[in-house]
Amino acid sequence: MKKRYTTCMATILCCILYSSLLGNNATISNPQYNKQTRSLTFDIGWNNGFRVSTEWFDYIHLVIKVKNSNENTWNPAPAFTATAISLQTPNSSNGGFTGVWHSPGFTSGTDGGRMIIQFTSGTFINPSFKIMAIEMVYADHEDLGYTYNFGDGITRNRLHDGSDEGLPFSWAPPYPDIVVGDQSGELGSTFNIPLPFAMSNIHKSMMKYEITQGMYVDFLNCLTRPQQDTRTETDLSIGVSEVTEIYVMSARTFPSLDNGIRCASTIPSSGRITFFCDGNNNGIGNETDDGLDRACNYLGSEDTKAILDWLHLMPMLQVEYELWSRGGGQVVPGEYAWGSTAYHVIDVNGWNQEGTSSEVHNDLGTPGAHVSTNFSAKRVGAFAGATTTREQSGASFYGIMDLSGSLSESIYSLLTTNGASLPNPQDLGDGIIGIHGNHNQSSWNNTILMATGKMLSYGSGNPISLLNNVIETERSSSQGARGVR
Ligand SMILES: [Ca+2]
Ligand SMILES: [Ca+2]
Ligand SMILES: [Ca+2]
Repeated sequence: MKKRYTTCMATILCCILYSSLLGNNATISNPQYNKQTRSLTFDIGWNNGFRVSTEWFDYIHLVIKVKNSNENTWNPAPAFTATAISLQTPNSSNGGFTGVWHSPGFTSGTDGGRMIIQFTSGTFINPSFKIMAIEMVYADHEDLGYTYNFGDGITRNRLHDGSDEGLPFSWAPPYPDIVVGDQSGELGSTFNIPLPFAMSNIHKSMMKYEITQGMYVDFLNCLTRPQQDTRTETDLSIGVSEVTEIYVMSARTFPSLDNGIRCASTIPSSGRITFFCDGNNNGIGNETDDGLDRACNYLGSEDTKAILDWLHLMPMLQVEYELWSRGGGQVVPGEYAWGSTAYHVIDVNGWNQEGTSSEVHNDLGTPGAHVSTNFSAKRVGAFAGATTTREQSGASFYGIMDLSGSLSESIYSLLTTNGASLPNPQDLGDGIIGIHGNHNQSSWNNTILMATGKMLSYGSGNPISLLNNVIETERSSSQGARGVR
């Protein structure tokens, strides 16, 4: 009976969660800093908010960086108290970031308000601020009380119940720690998985969308020159002042596979470079059709770790990928993140309003429509329309967009560990990366990142239960990033 109830509930939620006119439009505007009161105020808003309950809603992960006029580096903002008009926040933050939530009466649609950040520590000298808003989904998997299944019974390398390879491993309240073994109720897998794994290790927040090109530009523009050189493919080391491969993520002279992140052809020979998006390749940066809301491809796994460290997030684990995809839904053998095996290869020429925040495809509304991973990088959440269902919009059970399709997801795979420890789920990024541009979280190097969630244009894809073994260490045109915390 319980299962019927949860499935029914998910169906009812479809119209609330999975429809949206635009997929990605958190905005920050009218920022003001008052030197006397040391307070930073600004408007914040987003269009596709939803709040199902206190256990399940979307929110804004707000990251604040500061640079004093006598410094060359952008650093996490010092400790502050946060208040908001028409929204909710935690009262205090140790610095760097805070969450912004809907008010309790909110259900869905556009939301926003004015934020007041009151700094309580640190010293400022003519400070500059960068404020970044990242849309996240919060789900308290334990309190929601669903039964979570791992493995779909048919996909190769899947997880399964210890007693039977054809049976999903079922994790039900009170969610005992997962133990690997060959008995019923234990987690069975062909591979040596370093578990037990506790519910407390599953993160409760995940980015609703993949990292966009606009976000990656913001990141690059806050780095020092050596860090910028590390996090791009083109040689931008100190001493370089003439650049031919201006599209810096692919080291090309043109926006390869729609990655429009570039610099000018003449840059300072030392010091910080200012990057911009020029997806339409006309030499003018950050126009409305320059692709700032497109998923950021050409991210290698070290780029992913670095930006997620800097954003106070971390990469997800394999089990989190499957859990956030299927959620409390029934197991569908061979399913993708939208809960079915529906698969639709779109016409590459069917895009409209290309590069804009309204980039949309003629096949919008077709079940299983998606951006094939080997095509290019398009707007995140591009298949969520005003009336689309979960299956049409490419949303996961919890409303995470493009977990299948668009760019591949970088995850900590269980396969590669072979007994090595997984990263510590509490070892979240602290907003600071190393002087050479690499992440510096102590537990993150134990295992490498792998790509999952691929959907190929020739009609095959990675079901969510596939334990992938595709290691991508180089920057690849199909690889993107998404964080959890
Ligand atoms: Ca342009
Ligand atoms: Ca994806
Ligand atoms: Ca760090």
